[in-house]
Amino acid sequence: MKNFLNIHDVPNAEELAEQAITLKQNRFAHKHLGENKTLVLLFLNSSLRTRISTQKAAQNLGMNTIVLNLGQDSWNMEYEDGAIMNGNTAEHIKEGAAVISEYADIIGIRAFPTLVDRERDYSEYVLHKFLENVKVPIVNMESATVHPLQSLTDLMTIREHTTKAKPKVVLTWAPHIKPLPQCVSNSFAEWMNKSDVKFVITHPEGYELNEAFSGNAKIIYHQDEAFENADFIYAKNWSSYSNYGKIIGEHNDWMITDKKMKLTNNAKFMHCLPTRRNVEIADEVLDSDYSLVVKQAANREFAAQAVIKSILENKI
Ligand code: AN0
Ligand code: CP
Repeated sequence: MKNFLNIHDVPNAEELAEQAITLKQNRFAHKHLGENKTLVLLFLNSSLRTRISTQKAAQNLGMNTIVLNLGQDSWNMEYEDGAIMNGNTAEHIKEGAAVISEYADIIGIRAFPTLVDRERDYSEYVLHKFLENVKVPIVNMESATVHPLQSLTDLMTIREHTTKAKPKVVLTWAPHIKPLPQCVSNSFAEWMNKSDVKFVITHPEGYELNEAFSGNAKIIYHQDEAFENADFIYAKNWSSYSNYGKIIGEHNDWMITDKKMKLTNNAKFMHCLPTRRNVEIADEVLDSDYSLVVKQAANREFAAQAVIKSILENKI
């Protein structure tokens, strides 16, 4: 693999998830692969899991890691070609990316959407500016439209916990107090559409995802109906795509509760985290035996490791 920007860089998603599960048996089996190589992680937004698990993954492979909160620890970056830089930005992506490439063998980037300018976000403006200006492979740590490291983890976790060849997996919208990106849900839909599962999406009307990501997934507007016979419930909030970046209406009754989980086929519960307790998900669900959220987060290390290993093996 050259870059890991989205699912289209992955020749076989199920196979990569299997490789991640194998790495979990012995995370240090390839501890010399990344020797004397450096992974630089650039964060334009907050992170707990991605920040730690991606470093851990690289260190398991023998790499050195450097983390930078771009614009906080470093200079504010300018992305526009031809910009007259007499405002708040102090360094242009052209020099910035070129310089980071001198120190890094792989660069990880987190750059959330604006949730204001849909065209800019869905063109993956910032990610592509980096791609144009770096000289080394890039790992997407959540960009404007997708979060593929999370989705690889989710596929891996479903494969580990399924008792069926073709489980029913339901992606459900859940309430939140702030407008959130569509990334996790876009990605999850893309990866599920390529996997051997029965995939259903449920959300209030007006929260339809961009069809480039939701594809042919079955959409049910009634949450209770969607939960019937589900083997996995994957909850996530996202803001509207059509009324871009907005929270539309009151949907507090979409919070995931134990009563709703009882409508399923003893489903396992999944969420990428972080989540707001008793807004998005009830305590009783997060504290239940059927919740996989911490195991899921633990798997982020191995998913990242499978990705970095594949890039290193591509003889960079
Ligand atoms: C982010 C999101 O919804 O994309 C990151 C999730 C991994 N979540 C929040 O901002 C709460
Ligand atoms: N799931 C996830 O990406 O978490 P962080 O935002 O904490 O990295």
